[in-house]
Amino acid sequence: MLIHDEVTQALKNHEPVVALESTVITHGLPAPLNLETARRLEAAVREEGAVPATIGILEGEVRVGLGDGELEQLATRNDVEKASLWNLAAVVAAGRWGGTTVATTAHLAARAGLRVFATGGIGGVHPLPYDESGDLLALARTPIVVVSAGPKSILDLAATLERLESYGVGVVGYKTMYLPAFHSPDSPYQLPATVWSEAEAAAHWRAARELGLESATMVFNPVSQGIPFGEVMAWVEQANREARAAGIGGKDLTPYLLRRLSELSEGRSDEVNLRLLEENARLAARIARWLA
Ligand code: PSU
Ligand code: MN
Repeated sequence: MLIHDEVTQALKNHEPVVALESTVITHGLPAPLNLETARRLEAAVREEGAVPATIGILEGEVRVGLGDGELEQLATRNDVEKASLWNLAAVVAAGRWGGTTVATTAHLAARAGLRVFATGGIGGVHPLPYDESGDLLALARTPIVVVSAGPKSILDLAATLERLESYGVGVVGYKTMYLPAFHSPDSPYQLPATVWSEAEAAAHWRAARELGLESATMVFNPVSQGIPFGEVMAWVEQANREARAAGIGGKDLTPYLLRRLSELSEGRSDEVNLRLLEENARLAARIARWLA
């Protein structure tokens, strides 16, 4: 694992650092939006006074903090694998390139000593049988603050929330009592706890450490100007029906559904996706400052 000099320095000086994932760049967003977004997220973290550390795998080497040329390579090469925990070692051992999922990014970030991680939406339980993201179990055993806009709206939200409870993942809403649903700022599902400030989110993380909990602190941050829940759900149902009919599953399912949603919403879902990614990066940076 190679940690960028700037990140190493920041950690040594107890300055705030925010981890960012790279599957959203390699498999989540279409080009050239993916590279623009990756750059914008790093800039947003800096504007809030923290150091960004985008995590990815370059030729079998885990990198924590990437230079601009490296970001560009990840965004444009066509041989980059989606690296979740089940194939992380395989990608590294074979010297290949990888975009890291929430599960993998959380694991690597925690291992590098980072305490805060921003993403768009986490993986969860799909409405199709037997497809559940590795993100959930990883979050159950990785102590890190994860700021997200909720489970991706292509998922079964109720089942995903239940699973977070079963696995004992720490869950709080940021200024909301209901689970945000990625493209939508709300859903009918009630959360166990709410924090009303960055300081309260930081206090949750500290309490979790003192209690000896090993799970993540999930901070669910509702997107501003999102799409109404009912509208998104209609698209999601259609996309899921189409995926089933086309026999798409496994690691290809999430990228397929996100792309279909973008088409069905005529780009509106992409616009919201970008906004929530940036809002999460900013909130994560502010929480990191409280922890630093
Ligand atoms: N949210 C997005 N775009 C994405 C993802 C999430 O808006 O590309 C990625 C994240 O990296 C997440 C992964 O960890 O999808 C989940 O994939 P799966 O369901 O196959 O575990
Ligand atoms: Mn899956």
